[in-house]
Amino acid sequence: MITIALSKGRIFDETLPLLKAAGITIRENPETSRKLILNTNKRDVRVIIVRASDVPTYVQYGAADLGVAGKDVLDEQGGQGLYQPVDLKIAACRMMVAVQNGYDYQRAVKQGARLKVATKYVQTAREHFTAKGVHVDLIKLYGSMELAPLVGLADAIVDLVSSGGTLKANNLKAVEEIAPVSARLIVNQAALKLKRGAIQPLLDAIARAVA
Ligand code: PRT
Ligand code: MG
Repeated sequence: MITIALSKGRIFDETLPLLKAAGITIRENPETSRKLILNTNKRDVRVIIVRASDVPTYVQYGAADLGVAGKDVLDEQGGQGLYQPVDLKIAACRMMVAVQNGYDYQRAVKQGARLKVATKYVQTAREHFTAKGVHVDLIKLYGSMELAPLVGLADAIVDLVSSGGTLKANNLKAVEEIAPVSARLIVNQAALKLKRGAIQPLLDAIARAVA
């Protein structure tokens, strides 16, 4: 049995065509079904539905053989013990620093001000600001980072931006790019060795579909 870990939403939607190119189709829709284990057209391939930030954990422990996870999640967690053979180039966005319109970020940085930064990506933010030599107080949030500067919780946020619509709707602006982000195929290293006959053709087919 090959188990593939996916998260609902954009990762699931954008992975479907890649799996299809590898001959795998999923019959159930996770948005309408409450099932967490989905069968595919192949008797020996199943898909499990987990939170986006839990995908690396399932693959690390071998509960899933492969999975699809954003580079944001992998960078934040370290991605130890995971083989990352393919950049799927899906769910693309950018990790950015953003502030409220009217806040002079460059000036605050130049003056050596101590910035309050709210984010779900504490590790990524810490590395970024340390490399820049900027002192920050990091405030961990689990969602809706965009609210933090508007109510005085933080001077800046570190979050993903794709269309820019969310920033715009909340009177915020992006001031710095930290990294481009896309989803990666991740594979459990032991599973790759033990089940190479089944997994390698799948990896090859997915890589061909991306190219
Ligand atoms: O929702 P949940 O808490 O379960 O987890 P999650 O938010 O991590 O999952 P999900 O499905 O929303 O995101 C999965 C992956 O998609 C992320 O790990 C990223 O790699 C990728 N991705 C790509 C994005 C975006 N684009 C994105 N725009 N993830 C989140 N966003 C959010 C962003 O945080 C912000 O709130 O969308 C908002 C900005 O979008 P724009 O279009 O208004 O700029
Ligand atoms: Mg989300």
